[in-house]
This record gives sequence, C-alpha cells and structure tokens, in this order.
Amino acid sequence: MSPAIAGPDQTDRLAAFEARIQRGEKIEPEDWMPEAYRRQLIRMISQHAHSEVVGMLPEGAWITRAPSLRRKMILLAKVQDEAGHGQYLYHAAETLGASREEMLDDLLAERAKYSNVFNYPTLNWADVGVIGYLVDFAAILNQTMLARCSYGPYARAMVRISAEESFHKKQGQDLVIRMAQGTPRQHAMVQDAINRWWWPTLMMFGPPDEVSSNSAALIRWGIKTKTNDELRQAYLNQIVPELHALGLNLPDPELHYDEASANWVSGPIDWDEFWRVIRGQGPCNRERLEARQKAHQDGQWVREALAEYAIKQAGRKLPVAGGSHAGA
Ligand code: BYC
Repeated sequence: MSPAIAGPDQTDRLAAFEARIQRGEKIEPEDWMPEAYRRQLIRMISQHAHSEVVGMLPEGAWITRAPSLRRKMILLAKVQDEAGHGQYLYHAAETLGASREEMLDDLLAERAKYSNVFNYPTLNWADVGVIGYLVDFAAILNQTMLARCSYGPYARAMVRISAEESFHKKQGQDLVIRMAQGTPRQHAMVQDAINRWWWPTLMMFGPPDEVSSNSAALIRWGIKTKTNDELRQAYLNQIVPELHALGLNLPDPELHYDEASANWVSGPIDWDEFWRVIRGQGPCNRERLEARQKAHQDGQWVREALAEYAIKQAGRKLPVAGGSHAGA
C-alpha cells in the first residue's frame, strides 16, 4: 500500500504523501506522515473524543427523570453509546502516538477543547429530544464527511459512529415530533428547547471559513472534505423545512429562503458567544469540568486495581500440566 521511498528528502516525502491523498488512499498508522498532519489529527480526534464523553453529561442528567421505562431505556442506551464513541476515538488518537493519560490530563486541566454545545444546561425533558434531533443531526453531517477522511483509523471509527448516531437522531426526532404534536404545553416546551439550542447547534460546525485557522491544512490533507460553512449550510437546508413542517419556529427573525441560491439563510451568528464558551466561560463549563474531574478521581481505584491485575497476570507462571487440579 505505502511505497517505501528510497532516501527521499522531506520535500519528496511530502510530495509522495500528498499524491497518495490525491489518489484517495488511506494513510495508516505505520505510514510516513508530516508531523503537522499527525498533530492536527491528534488535536481533532482527541477533542472529538472529549466531546463524546462530556456530551454524556447533559442528557445523562435526565436518565433518572425519563417519563417512561421505554424512554429511560432508550436514553440509557444512547448515553452508553457516547461512551463507546469516546473509546473508539481515544483509540484512534493512540494510533498516532498520543497517550490516553495525556489526552485526559489535557481535558481535566482545561488545555483541550470539547464541543461548545455541551456547555449549555438541559432544563427539561424536551431538551433531550432536541439534543438527539438537532445536535446529533449536526454531528452526523460532520461525521459522514469525516468518514471519508484520509486517516484510516479515524475514517473507520466515523463509519460506525455515524451509524449509531443515526439511531440517536431518530429517537430525538421521534421525541420532538410527539411533543410538537402533543398538548399545547408540550408544544411550548419543545419550542422553548429549540429556542435555546438553535444557535449553539449552528455554532457546532465551527467558526466561519474566513476565520477557521485549521481548515486550510485540514482540507489540503483530506482530513476535512467540506468547510465549516458548507456543512452549516447543508444543515440549515435540511433541518429548517423539517422543523417548520412540525409547526415549530426558529429564534431567528432574519432566517429566510433565498430563491437564487436555493438556500436557507440565517441571520448573524453571535460568534462572541462562541469564543467565550470555548474559552471556558459558557453557562456550564465549570460544572462539566468538575463532573469529569470527580469521575476521574472516583475511578482512581479501578485504574489501580486493573494495573495491579495486569502486573499479576504478566508475572503469573503457566500452570504445570495436571497442576491445576491439585487440591481440587
Ligand atoms: N466547539 O479552525 P477551526 C456529538 C475550535 S460530539 C469547540 O475551524 P477545525 C455528541 C477549534 O478546535 C461531536 N471548539 O477548527 C456527543 C479551533 O481551536 P484550536 C463533536 C471549536 O478543527 C454526545 C478553533 O475553534 N464533533 O456529536 O478546523 C452526545 C478554530 O476552529 C468548535 C467533533 O468533534 C466547536 N464546535 O474545525 C450527543 C467533530 N469549532 O483547536 C452528540 C470533529 C471549532 O485550534 N471535529 N472549535 O485551539 C471537527 O470536525 C472540527 O474540529 C470542527 C472545527 C468542525 C469542530
């Protein structure tokens, strides 16, 4: 797959690497890659993993308050899936030489980012539906794009994660439809949740292309195949008509359909709010971080027990033939 390049200088190696990407080949962990490519992937994949793990918190808070056993089981399964997504992603980053401990330390010490959207509170049950529908749908568009990315382990993780996210979106959409078509009070609850989650969800796709500092390198190396604004536009074009069809409004007086470009066009996004939130000053940043720090401390004895067990297993002599029955 990856041709050995005889005595190349850095420029030749880079040219050969970029030619592979142009041909649509996947880059695998053992292949040569520019250091900047490796660092970009570790940054993005670890932040993605953190988002999955921190993303369990807002919805997890509603597991004990789900309105029926069925809804509780669905939510439990969803939140558990997010933990699994975190695992796949930490593993994918480990294939690039990042250590799990370092990645977690970066999260717990506030050096690493995670998605802006999980720094907002879940105030009532309708928020669970709106996260599943709006947030997971945004994630699906982003992740379906990343499933075509040039780095093999990340692309393959995205295939599986996107498949699971499509179930997450369905459960959220189902909940939103039921509430939108339910009693006036239920309709009002779901409308209120949409009003609160709409703008943070649009921000999930990242800052506008002209200020997206990483996009140029990511696109050149086939990590991202669409820009932040392209994905945000695709999202608007799909979600706006669906929500309107349910009799739900969006909290944007300037939102309109532009016939010429066949696009739904939103009013201005408050990017100051976005930068504040991702720099640690959102409504729930402190709470989210404290919850992760507590979980990490509470899990200390499990890590110690596993390490002890691994040492004992490694040091254990294989039983002598017949010896395992001794004393039985
Ligand atoms: N939130 O140069 P840019 C889920 C940062 S979890 C926070 O455009 P890039 C779910 C960015 O890191 C889904 N920070 O960045 C889980 C950069 O700062 P640094 C999460 C953001 O990488 C549980 C700076 O802003 N998905 O769905 O080209 C329950 C400039 O941005 C955000 C992923 O993580 C943000 N939204 O593009 C339910 C997908 N956006 O790092 C659901 C993987 C930007 O230079 N990531 N920043 O200090 C990506 O696709 C890309 O990283 C992004 C940003 C599109 C997010």
